[in-house]
Amino acid sequence: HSRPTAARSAGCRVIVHVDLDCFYAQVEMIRNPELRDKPLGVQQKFIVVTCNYEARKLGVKKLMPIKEAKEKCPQLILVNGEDLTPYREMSYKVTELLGEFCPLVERLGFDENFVDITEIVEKRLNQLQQSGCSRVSVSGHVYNNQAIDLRDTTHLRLVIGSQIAEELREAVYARLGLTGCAGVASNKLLSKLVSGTFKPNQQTVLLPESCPDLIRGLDHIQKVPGIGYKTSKRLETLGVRTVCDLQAFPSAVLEKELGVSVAQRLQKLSYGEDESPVTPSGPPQSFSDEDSFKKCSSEVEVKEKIEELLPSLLDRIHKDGRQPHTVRLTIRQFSSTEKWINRESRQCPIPPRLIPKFGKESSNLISPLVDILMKLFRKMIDVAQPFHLTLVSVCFSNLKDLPSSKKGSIGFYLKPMSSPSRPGKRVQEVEDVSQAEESVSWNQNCNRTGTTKTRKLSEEQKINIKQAGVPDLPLHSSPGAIDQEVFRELPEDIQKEILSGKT
Ligand code: TTP
Ligand code: MG
Repeated sequence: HSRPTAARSAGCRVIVHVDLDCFYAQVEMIRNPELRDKPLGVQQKFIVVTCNYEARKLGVKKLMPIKEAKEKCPQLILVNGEDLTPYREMSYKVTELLGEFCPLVERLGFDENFVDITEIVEKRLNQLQQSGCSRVSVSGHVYNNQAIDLRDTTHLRLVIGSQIAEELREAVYARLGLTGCAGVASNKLLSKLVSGTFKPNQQTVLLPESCPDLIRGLDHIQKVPGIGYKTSKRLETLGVRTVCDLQAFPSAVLEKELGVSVAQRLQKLSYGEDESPVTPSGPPQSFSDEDSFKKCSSEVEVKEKIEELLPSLLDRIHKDGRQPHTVRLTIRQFSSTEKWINRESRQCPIPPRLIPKFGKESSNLISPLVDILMKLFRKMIDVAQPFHLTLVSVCFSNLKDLPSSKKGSIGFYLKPMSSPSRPGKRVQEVEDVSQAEESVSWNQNCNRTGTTKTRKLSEEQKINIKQAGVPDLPLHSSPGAIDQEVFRELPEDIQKEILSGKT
């Protein structure tokens, strides 16, 4: 149907990036208002994963070890944040609310969303031009304090965009009690980069003339959203460390090294160009949970870890209402050199006889699922040899609706918060939203301050990570695919069942 209008084509888009302030801490302050105005840290294992701005004023930082945080700020109050349920639920409420303004909302992790507001801007621009009124003023900051020229329609569009961004933030605050920052720019990359310029609870618009300053201000290439760990290491071997290096690097050589499409994408990013559309996220495409630890080195322990992960995962699937058809196991082996990229995974179809049990008889699923997951495990690890794992993750994907089900919609994630906080033992999980795999390249290596979320940690701290080690470019394969190697290893009856169920 409707073809993209001129305004929607990449050049004239207006994109808002919304990033909530100290997200987990804000959720905790809503759950317990007594915590407001007090320095608050959210604890996972021995790390403060985030803290409110009271605590930040007193020197506490995100990802600080508990010990150090307590030294810096003895009055720091800590709440356990290992059960992600309240954060996940609030996170979907925010996405849903933004979706009421505009259908093009893309989640990035739990506390960030891109909103493509081009169409709303166009409408307001038309109204403005028809009414002949030129009294428009910017909301929030202008990057670099650049002067606005309202005769320039690009400026005018972005100024209108800043007003809409303000309205989005106001709505999130009025309806959910959450504050956040926003960046307004002509593409996703720039909106994300500019949104954290003034924090907390502020917003910034980027006019095109200031783009070179913003992008060059990043210095190291790994701070560019979309350039992940692997890619940046690869680029470093070519002598490319800064954004300027990347801009100046001969395209032909880069194309030969990385392939034409990756090379071109990277070089465009280095100039702040990003044509990737805002892709509505919708309901999650997978459910996963993981646990990380210092050492797990026996089959019995691996089995225990998996058994611990399954019940809450099955509960989430039950609440969603759809049935998964693929299960995946991911492990991370300890390595002193390749600390962040040594994740490995295997997946296989879920035997058809088990599928109807999701939801209804979840407890009967644990033992057969553990068997399957242990087989996947043995595909990756030779258990006759010593091994040392630091992470185990289970993911259910390839979700299909029950014929009569109305669930699996994003609205389903917006029920009033229900689940009580359990004293969790888990630390992190990989984001579950659709396009999760694609989002990884954005999410893993960049936040507004441009620091790597977890890679700067000391050896001990590294246990607590967020999506680290997932490859950036290129994106990995589809979750529904059958791993032939694993398939051959499955017991014959399960193989037959899978084959019969596949037609
Ligand atoms: P961030 O947006 O990086 O941090 P934040 O929202 O807490 O603070 P800011 O005001 O600076 O935006 O991450 C969002 C949430 O993700 C954060 O509240 C806690 C969680 N988180 C992790 O679980 N692991 C991590 O490594 C980081 C950085 C955050
Ligand atoms: Mg945030």
